[in-house]
This record gives sequence, C-alpha cells and structure tokens, in this order.
Amino acid sequence: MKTFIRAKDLGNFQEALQEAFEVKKNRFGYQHLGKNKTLLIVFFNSSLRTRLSTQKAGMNLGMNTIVLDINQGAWKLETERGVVMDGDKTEHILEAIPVMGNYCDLIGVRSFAQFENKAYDYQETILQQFIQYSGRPVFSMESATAHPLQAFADLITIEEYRKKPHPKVVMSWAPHPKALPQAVPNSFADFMNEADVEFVITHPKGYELAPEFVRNAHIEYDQMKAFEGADFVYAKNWAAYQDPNYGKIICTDRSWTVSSRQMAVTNNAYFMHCLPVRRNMIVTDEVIESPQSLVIPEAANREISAEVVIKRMLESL
Ligand code: AN0
Ligand code: CP
Repeated sequence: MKTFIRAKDLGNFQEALQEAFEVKKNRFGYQHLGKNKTLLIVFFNSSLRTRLSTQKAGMNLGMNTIVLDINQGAWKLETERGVVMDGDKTEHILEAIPVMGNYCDLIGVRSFAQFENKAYDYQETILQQFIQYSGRPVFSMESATAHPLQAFADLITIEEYRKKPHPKVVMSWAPHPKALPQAVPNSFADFMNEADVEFVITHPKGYELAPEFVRNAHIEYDQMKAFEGADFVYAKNWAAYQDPNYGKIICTDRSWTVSSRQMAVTNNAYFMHCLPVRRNMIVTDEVIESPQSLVIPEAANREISAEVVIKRMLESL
C-alpha cells in the first residue's frame, strides 16, 4: 500500500477485517517489519486519538516514531506556489516535504479542510503534495476530505458488534457550535457504501455531502424516520458542503441532538461517534453513557486500523 485516503485503497474489506483481527490478537507479532524504520506523523491540526493511536501502532510494529507539530515549533509553511514570501511564512512546503521525507520511511499527515476554497480542499492539495514530493508512502490522518483511519476503525467496530449479517447503519448530522470538516462523514459514507450494511444518512436540508462519497446511500431528511429499526447510530456534525454555503453552519436546531427520544425507535442501536464529542450538543449524557455506547471501543480500534495500514505500507517498501 503506497497511499491511504479512500476505502478503495484498502482493497477487499473481508481480507482487511481478517487482518485487523489478526493484528488485534497479536499486535506485537510483526516487529521485524518496522525494525530500523521511522514513521513520521505530521500535524497541522490538533489531535488526541490519532496522535496516540498512530504512534502506538508504529511502536507495536517495532518502528521509531517522530511526531511533528507544524504549528508548535516548526517554521510556518507557505503552501501556495508563486507567492512572494514577504509575510509570516518562513519556509515553503515544497522544500519542507522532501526534507521530511529524507528522515523517515512512512509519513502520516493531518491537515484539515481550510474552508476557504472548496476546490483546493477537495483536490486534497496538501496531502497530494506530500504524496508527490516526499518520495514516501503517505497516509491521511484526517486530511481535507477524508479520515480513513477513523472509518476503518468504525468498520472494525461494526463488524465486532453486529448481531446480524446486514445491519442498518444510520449516520446522523447533529448540531455543533463550530464549523467542522466533512472528512469524517465523507469517509464513513465511503466505507459504509462498500460494507455489507443497509446505509442511511440523515441531515437537515442543505447538508448534502459530496456525491462522490454519498454515492447510492439512502438520504432521509426526517431524522426519526431514519432511526427506525437502526442497529447502529453514527452521529457527527459537519459544515455545509453545497455552494454557496461551503464551510458554513446553516442549522443550529438542537432537536437533532441524539437523545433517548431518537434512540427509542431504533433496534436498541449501538451509539457511535469518532470523538472528540461535545456532550448535549451532539449527544446527550444519557446516550453516550449508556451500555449501548461504543465510543471507547471505537477509539481503541484506531490503534488497530493504524497498525494494519502501517503494516501494509511497511510490506510494500
Ligand atoms: C474534527 C472534525 O470534526 O473533523 C476531528 C474529528 C476527528 N473535530 C473537531 O475539530 C472538533
Ligand atoms: N477521532 C479522532 O481522529 O480524534 P483526534 O482528533 O483526537 O485525533
């Protein structure tokens, strides 16, 4: 595996899941692959889970891991070519990336959508520059349009907890005080569309996601109707994708907060969220603390999804 951004980069899901369960049982069993190899994980944005789980996965595989926080201690990077650099940016990303590539064997990048230019975000400009100029395999740790390590961990979690062959999985928009990227819902949709599930997306009008991720998923604008008979509820906020509101909050309706009112019409559904979550905005205390909440095992599976991806990249060196 040379890049990891989309569901298709994982290939056959059954094989990927089988590998995930093998890694989960024997997470230190592949250390020969990472000996004397260096993993560099680069953060343009904050993180708790991705930072820890990806580092842990690299260590499980016997790698040395370097964490670089671009905004804390590194030089400020210019990302656009052709700019006269007379402002506060000291270094250009076109030098910084090949320099970083020289010090490592694999690179993970976290770089959120900037919501200034939809084409710039949806072309994955920053991540593509890492792919083009680092000379190393590159994986997204939530880039502008995708969070595949999260969606892979979600897929593993659903496989572990499902009680039937073809469960109903409902992804619901929920309110949030700040505009958030579409990366998590995009990737969840990308993966669920390829998984053996009935996939429904519910959100207020105007929150339609990019068609390349939604594909043939069923959209239900009535949240209560969407939740009927659900086996898994996946809550997430995202800012609008459609023009002219790209990157904007267009609904603050707190009736979309996932509470026992909606959960009551499900098939005793499990509750999922990628975290970090704002309680009583996205989900009530009661639901997130209920026995049906999977948020902690879901986060634990981030170590496993990262280990499978890094293992496959090491195997391809
Ligand atoms: C980010 C997001 O919604 O994309 C990261 C989630 C993994 N969340 C926040 O910025 C709060
Ligand atoms: N779910 C997730 O990626 O969390 P962090 O932003 O804390 O890494």
